Order: sequence, then structure tokens, then C-alpha cells
Amino acid sequence: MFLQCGKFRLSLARPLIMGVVNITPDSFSDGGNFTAAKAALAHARQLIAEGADIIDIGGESTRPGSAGVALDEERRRVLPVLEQLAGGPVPLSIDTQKPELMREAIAAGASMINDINALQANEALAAVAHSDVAICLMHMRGTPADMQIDPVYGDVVAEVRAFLDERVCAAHATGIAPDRIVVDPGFGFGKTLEHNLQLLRHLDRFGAAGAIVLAGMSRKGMLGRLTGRDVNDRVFASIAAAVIAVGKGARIVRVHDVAATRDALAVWAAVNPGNYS
Ligand code: HH2
Repeated sequence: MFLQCGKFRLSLARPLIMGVVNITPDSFSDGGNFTAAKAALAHARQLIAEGADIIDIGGESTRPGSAGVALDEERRRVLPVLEQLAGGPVPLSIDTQKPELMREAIAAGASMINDINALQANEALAAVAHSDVAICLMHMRGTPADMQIDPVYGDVVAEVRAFLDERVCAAHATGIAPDRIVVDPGFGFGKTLEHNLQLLRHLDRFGAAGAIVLAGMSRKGMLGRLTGRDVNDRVFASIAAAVIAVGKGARIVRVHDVAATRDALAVWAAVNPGNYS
């Protein structure tokens, strides 16, 4: 199994690590640390050295309650870093909901578009369709501003699956091949702790029909709720979550702590060589 990711063709024979670089003053976990492009670049290079397979660059915080950022500002944050890193050893993913920025990022060398809005904005599918970039379609209930206000589901796993199936069909209909598509249940995006746990418990159902599944739980509030730890003290819980997700079929984990995740997944992969081809 492979993921077509721009000019990269990534083997999924072992779980892949997507390292997070947020260039935002207000990200819930590392906000403010990498505001300057220089610092973001250094951080990205460090994550690559630690073994990140993909770098995910974001210029808009999506933490619960956040308001969003204007196109100009997001562009100003993201593009200089992307341009500096393009042509490097790993594919670059841009975490954006804005079709204009998707187009500009692809032109500047991005290999993947990671959209928490699952390419539902007008023109978003068109922005990526005639390229060779990978796309990540994520489920979110509501918007970051209101998503954690009493989210309700009948059957969270079935509803999130139905949504992602529909978005995958929409992507296919615009000519995007299955080996470019990643799906993500969107941990923490309009979900209670119990919803998140249900999704993790049944994560294997998202990959059952051959979809490439990504899971992002790194440092999130659900881990804070389970451990009582502050956001910068959730590395161990994040590792546990990543290993559980991979055990349930996630092919890509989106994490802040690349070195620690890499070691944990090396152990997992050694024990499960045949389970994951
Ligand atoms: N989570 C965040 C942002 N983007 N993309 C995908 N595909 N899956 C996720 O789970 C996901 C995501 C939120 O985490 P982070 O980037 O650390 O924080 P912030 O949005 O505050 O920048």
C-alpha cells in the first residue's frame, strides 16, 4: 500500500509519522513558540532529523474556541516556511481550510493538503483535483469556535464514517485517485471524551474498506482529561494513543513529539511485521 503525495510515493508498510509545525500565536499546544519563520524552520528541520515522514505546517489555530485567521495573515505565516523547506527530503503538508492557500501552497511545493473541513469549502476540491498532492479529509462537527459546545451523536462511529465515506466519494468524483486520499475521524473536533474513546476503540472500522487512516491525538484535551496533565506534559499519553491507533490500523499519526513516537512505533513495528503491509 502506498500514499501518492506529490512527487513522493510513500510506502505504508510501516506506520508513518506526521510531525506538526504550527506557525500560530495561539495554538493550544505549542502556540507562540514558532511564530517567527526562522524558529518554525528550525523546528521543522529538527522534526525531520528525528524521523518525521511528513511535515504538517499550519498557520491557523483550530483549538476549541479559536476564531480563525484571515487569508493574508495565514499566507504570510505559512508560505515563507513552505518555500524554504520545499525540495527537502520529506513531503510537506499544509493544514488549511482555504482553497486560495491550497492552490498557492501546491504551486510553492506542498505535497499534501490537510483540511479539517474535508474540502467542503467552495472550490476546495477543485483546488487540489488537478495536481498529484495527497489530501487528508477530516471529520469535524461544527467549527472550532463552537465545536465543543455539547456535541451530540446517536452513533458517533457510524456518523463519522458516513461523513468520511461521502467526502471520499466527492473526491473520487473530481478525479482524485484513492491512493491520494487519507481519512481522519478528527479527534477532539466536536467530540466529548467518550466520543473520542469510541472512535479510538473502533478505529479499525475506518480502514476496513482499504482507506488510509490518519489519527491525531497528540497532546489533546482528551489526554489531559484522562491523565490530569497540562498540555506540555502529555507526551507519554500521546505515545500510548499513537501506539493504540496504529494497532487499530492507523497508517499515519500526526504528532508533536516525533522522536518519542518514532521509538515507540519502532517497537510496535518489530512485533507486528506481518500485520501491516
Ligand atoms: N488536529 C489539529 C490540527 N489539525 N489535522 C488533522 N488531519 N487531524 C487532527 O487531529 C488535527 C489536524 C489540532 O492540533 P494542533 O495543530 O496541535 O493545534 P492547533 O489547531 O491549535 O494549531
